[in-house]
Amino acid sequence: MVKVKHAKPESFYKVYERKLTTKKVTHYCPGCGHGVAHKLIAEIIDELGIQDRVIFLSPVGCSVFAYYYFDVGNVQCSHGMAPAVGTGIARTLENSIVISYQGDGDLAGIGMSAIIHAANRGENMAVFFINNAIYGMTGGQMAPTTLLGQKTLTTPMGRSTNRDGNPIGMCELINSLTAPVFIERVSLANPARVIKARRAFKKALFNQVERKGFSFVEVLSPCPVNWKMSPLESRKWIINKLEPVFPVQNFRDIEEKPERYERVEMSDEELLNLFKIEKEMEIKPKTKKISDQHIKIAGFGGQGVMSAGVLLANCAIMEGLNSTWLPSYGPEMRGGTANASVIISENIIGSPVVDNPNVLIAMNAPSLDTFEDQVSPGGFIIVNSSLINRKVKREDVEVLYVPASEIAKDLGLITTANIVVLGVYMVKSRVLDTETLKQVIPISIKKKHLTEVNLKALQAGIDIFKEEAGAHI
Ligand SMILES: Cc1ncc(C[n+]2csc(CCOP(=O)(O)OP(=O)(O)O)c2C)c(N)n1
Ligand code: SF4
Repeated sequence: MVKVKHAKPESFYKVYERKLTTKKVTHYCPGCGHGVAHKLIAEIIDELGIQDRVIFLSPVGCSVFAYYYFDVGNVQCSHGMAPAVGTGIARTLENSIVISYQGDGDLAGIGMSAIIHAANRGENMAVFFINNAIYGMTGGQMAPTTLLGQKTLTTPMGRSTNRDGNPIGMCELINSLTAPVFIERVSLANPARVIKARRAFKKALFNQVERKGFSFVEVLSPCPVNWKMSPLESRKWIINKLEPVFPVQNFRDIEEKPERYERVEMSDEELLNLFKIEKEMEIKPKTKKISDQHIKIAGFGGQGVMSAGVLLANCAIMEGLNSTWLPSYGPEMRGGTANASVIISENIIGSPVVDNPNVLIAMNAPSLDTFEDQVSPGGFIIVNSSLINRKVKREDVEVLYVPASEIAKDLGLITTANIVVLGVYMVKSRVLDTETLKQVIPISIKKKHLTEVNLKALQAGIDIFKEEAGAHI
């Protein structure tokens, strides 16, 4: 006998914290299909025991707040870009189960290219495409899937082929690609159809457990409010109007796991060759224990803030740590502002963005003005006092004033100020060994005749920290 369990799935939060009141209900309108689709997904997550592995991508649209409901990993993506975000997650977190949940405006409108390319690459993700033939969240504008003759806010006389084109069948489009393993269109119009839909949902998610590849479920879903119907009428409208245009059927279900999605591993040697790093640099085993470094190096273009970041990241990798480097340029090549975000960690780094650095290296006054307040309490600021006349206002951070540009000028090359501050940072933080940087500099610097002066700048930074740290902190 089939046991029916009338309970809230474990994969939903017990309480929905979005509003001060109504913590037990979602924000969806009465009769909306999103709630049904959510419940199916949550139940199947429970059944497959994958709650700890799921990363749920919520879109822009009525389901934007899915992260208030699903007690799983959540990322809210910019409009239409969930398949691109999911690509990054599925490729880096190999144990993750990526769910991309998108409306028709999100997936078939603004996000059309992102979904087609993710499908074409056969990314490991289950996509739930909620087709309610209208833009729900914004009050009912025409969607790519709006039916011919359907009245919406932007087609008050009804959609017309000549003016608006025909409704787009996303399953049919995706079915023209080779890579996807599972494509099905389902309907939420009545209980029998919901039970059928559930099977397709489960298959798409089970494919992720098996890492089989891209699975796509289009869900014909009611939006009674924007269709200006009662919930019951909206169900009938799905059967009588939507289903004839968007036939409910399975388009593809490939049983065997496609071989082409096996990950290609690169040896350390191949990686070094790719980045033209010479082999005498030995990458140390990943054993080092450090506190995470979130570093912002900022200055004007031409001060070498980007290359300082690259050098730091390279040193970290050579020492068996993980590191990211994220450049941010002003519109000007030279003279404009520029900053590099570097993260160094013994753990996997989820995002290269540094919002609150615990280390700020400010090479000019605008950089200190911009980033001083963002430094986390207890953090450390190195100020290039040759170009910054003011003192740091914060009292909850450590500060070292280093006349880096003057030191570099005395050495004969003012652009080595970046290396002076790196020397200071490395001795102060003790995260990286200055000997590593001494090895990395000759390899990284393109103009080989400048190697010596850069090594001198490094030594000057090391020495200045030792000599002056006490006096200036
Ligand atoms: C870049 C950008 N463009 C436009 C919007 C406005 N906008 C918000 S939701 C939405 C469409 C949502 O419709 P759909 O994807 O069908 O989801 P539904 O609300 O019906 O579930 C649009 C155009 C936005 N938020 N961001
Ligand atoms: S507007 Fe439509 S899609 Fe959005 S919550 Fe209401 S019924 Fe659902």
